[in-house]
Amino acid sequence: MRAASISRKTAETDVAVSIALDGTGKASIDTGVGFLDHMLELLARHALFDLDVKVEGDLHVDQHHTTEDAGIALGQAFAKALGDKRGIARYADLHLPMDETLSRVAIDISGRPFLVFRTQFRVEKIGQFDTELVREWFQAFAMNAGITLHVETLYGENAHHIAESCFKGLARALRAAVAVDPREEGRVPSTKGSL
Ligand SMILES: [Mn+2]
Repeated sequence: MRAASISRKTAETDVAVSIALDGTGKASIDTGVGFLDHMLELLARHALFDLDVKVEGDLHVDQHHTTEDAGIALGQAFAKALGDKRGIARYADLHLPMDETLSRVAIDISGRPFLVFRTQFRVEKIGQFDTELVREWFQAFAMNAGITLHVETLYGENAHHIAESCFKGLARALRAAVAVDPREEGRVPSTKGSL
């Protein structure tokens, strides 16, 4: 079972994450930020990860530290659960539509963290959530998961749909990229022999 837990405590946040990559999409999420909870629940569901995320963050400041640190801890837990990456598909990409919005997500579970994030929002808020924090979460996740992640929203109007298309696109790409390909016969999918 590819699973891991991470606890991460700073002066700003106290985060606990447990992840099982070969799960069923069962999520228990409580970050104190409703929109972020919604995004992480659908990430778990569409990646088929079992995911527990608890954050006690400094929400009296704003939602920045809570969102960023949730991304850091989830990225660390993902990398730990994946281990030496034996047998995985490694690459995945897809287009994820949500009503009028279309986002493209491409990933390489490379061990070389990189984010390209070409998604813009026309509004500053989705409910109480600052739309600029979507990028912050993706940056934190990609750097700590050790993945090369490209996200581009090709078109879209509604900010909720745009954010959701990015998270669902990531979820579906992760699901495909961590899938074990039996033809790999447990090898690390790199000519270098490690990722
Ligand atoms: Mn929604």
